[in-house]
Amino acid sequence: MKLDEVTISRAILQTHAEIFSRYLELDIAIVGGGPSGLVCAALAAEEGRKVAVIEKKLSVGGGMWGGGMTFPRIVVQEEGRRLLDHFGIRSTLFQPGYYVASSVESVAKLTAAACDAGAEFFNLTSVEDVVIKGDGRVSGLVITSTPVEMTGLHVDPLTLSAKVTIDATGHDAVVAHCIKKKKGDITIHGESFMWAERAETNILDHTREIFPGVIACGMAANAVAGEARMGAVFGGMLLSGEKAAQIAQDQLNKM
Ligand code: 48F
Repeated sequence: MKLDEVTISRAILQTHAEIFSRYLELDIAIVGGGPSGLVCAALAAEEGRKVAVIEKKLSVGGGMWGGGMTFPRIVVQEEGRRLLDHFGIRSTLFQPGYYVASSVESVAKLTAAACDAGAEFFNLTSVEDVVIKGDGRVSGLVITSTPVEMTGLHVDPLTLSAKVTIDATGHDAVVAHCIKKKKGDITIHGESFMWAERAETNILDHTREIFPGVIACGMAANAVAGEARMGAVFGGMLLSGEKAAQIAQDQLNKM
């Protein structure tokens, strides 16, 4: 078959422009494609919601790829194991309650599950601000191209709308900080010292609506709440993503 370079370019441009345009109006915008955001995306899309993951880096997966200190293995405790099973992530029992999985397989399978369920991905896209109008609720996101952000070029951003926004940006809690920076009534306590059991136990309480229209999940939830960090144990991330999807679903059902 003959290949035409311009047709290749046109195929990419036209297809992505159509998808991008369609996904400018979302049920759920998930900011950050780490483990909690990926779980949230997969489960919300499985429920038939129009979901997009906005990820500033080239690849999704966040802090999961590197496992613990570059050893590509993660630990998931008993409570999170059913989510490993749900996504077909293989694990071995290290000792009672401690399951070990490949960090690469975990990212790959969570991402595949989100894709298969119909979630859309916008990588190399950074959230730099939120939309708040008269009702005081976050109703959209201001997005820019990550290379533009990195180079500091003066280029205006674009905007998308979302009925619910998930802050899944990890330790940085970017959406929460965007709101705080612009006079939003929100307190960010900042993450505390390592204490795995405490952090993993409390993360589900901290996974909640932190501002009208915004749910924090994963490490962002602990950072906002002033909770401890937990290192390379990921059950809490998976469960937090699941809870965020449930809260978003409840909110959407009431709209
Ligand atoms: O940090 P990250 O993996 O978040 P998480 O889902 O999981 C935390 C764990 O990886 C680990 C841990 C577990 O023990 O503590 O750290 O809470 O993923 C956050 C993602 O958000 C992206 C970032 O590139 C990463 O992939 N992100 C950060 N800022 C922005 C963003 C932004 N402004 N716009 C879009 N994406």
